[in-house]
Amino acid sequence: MLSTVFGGMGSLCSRQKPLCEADTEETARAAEIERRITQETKAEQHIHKLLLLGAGESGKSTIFKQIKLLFQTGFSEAELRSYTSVIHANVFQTIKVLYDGTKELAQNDTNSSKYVVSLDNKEIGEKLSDIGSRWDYPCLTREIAKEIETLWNDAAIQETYACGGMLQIPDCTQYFMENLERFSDVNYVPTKEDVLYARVRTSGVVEIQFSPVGENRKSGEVYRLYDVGGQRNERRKWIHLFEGVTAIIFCAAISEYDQLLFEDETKNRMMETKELFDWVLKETCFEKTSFMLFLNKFDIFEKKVQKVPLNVCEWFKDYQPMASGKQEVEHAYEFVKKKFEELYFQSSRPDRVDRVFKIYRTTALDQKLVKKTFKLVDETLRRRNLIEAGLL
Ligand SMILES: Nc1nc2c(ncn2[C@@H]2O[C@H](COP(=O)(O)OP(=O)(O)OP(=O)(O)O)[C@@H](O)[C@H]2O)c(=O)[nH]1
Ligand SMILES: [Mg+2]
Repeated sequence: MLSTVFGGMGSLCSRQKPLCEADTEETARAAEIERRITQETKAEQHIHKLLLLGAGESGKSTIFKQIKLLFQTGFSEAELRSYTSVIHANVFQTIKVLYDGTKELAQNDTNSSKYVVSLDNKEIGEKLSDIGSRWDYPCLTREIAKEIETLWNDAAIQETYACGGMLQIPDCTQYFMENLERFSDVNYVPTKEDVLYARVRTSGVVEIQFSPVGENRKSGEVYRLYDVGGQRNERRKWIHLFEGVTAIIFCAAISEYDQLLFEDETKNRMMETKELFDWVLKETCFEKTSFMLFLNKFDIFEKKVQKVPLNVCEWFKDYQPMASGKQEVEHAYEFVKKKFEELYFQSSRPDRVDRVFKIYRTTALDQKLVKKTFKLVDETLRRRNLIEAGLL
């Protein structure tokens, strides 16, 4: 009887089995989904969102590349190779800017004769200027590289390079011109350093996730870093990233105080940076966001301030040079730093002044310095975390 009962139940169960199993399976699946969502939400909460902001050419992507090299897998051989065409294009663009620049300066400058390229090099200049205007650049052969080198050594080109503030001369010019032979080798593979110097304007948004102490160490903070395009037409895309930002790494190229914007040649780059920083500081989304200000391109700044007075820039017009050499560099740097500090406090509403605000002196090309700087950023953010959790 029992067996009948059990048998019956069994048969009952077995008849109903598909239904029961479906139910349990569904419940299990739902629970699993729920568990995963909770897990992912927890993990997401643990990921700190960092935004790299700043005007065009301030060094955001260079910092981004350094982070990739320092805390991630770095560049694969394929990635390195993909930079060959970028570097060759940079070389062609640079020599064009310089050659066209000589003509512009020869027309407008009172001391125009020093900007006139020698007769022998004029033909090369015209040819290279023509190549530089094309969309598709030819291969950088040894022969062309030699011509570029010849033109680069022309006294007029050197004069133009030396007074480049008015022209759009890339910061990597010297490095590119000194490495032409290597770049034009048929077996050329870009090095990490070449990649850091290469200039590609960012369009859109790129992101990487990393932990400064290594992904497999549990206690390490996890960061998701976003790199955006800094030129004016790119900035409308920024807004989509403004929710839930732990910290902004704002890059300001302090060497650009005598330069004009690429996208608007009536505007001084430092003035643009000032307005941009002010706008970001006032954004309502960033009430609790930490600000890490990178005063970047210090390597160029320290050379420039000894030749071009800081007060050529309207924002720095009250600057008084004090000394010479290294002392003057420090004096100028402290002055610029103070201007940014003042701006921060002016542009932050009283209820926001307790946001974390730190200023770092950086040269994005210097890997050791970027590593050290990021460690400090990480420490600051971790400390802030503990304070907010009431643990400190
Ligand atoms: N000498 C020097 N060059 C730098 C430094 N930081 C960046 N550069 C160079 O400046 C150029 C522009 O840097 P990017 O990192 O592309 O600038 P960006 O802010 O990403 O520019 P957008 O993508 O247009 O917003 C590159 O050729 C870099 O190698 C620096 O600290 N010193
Ligand atoms: Mg970029």
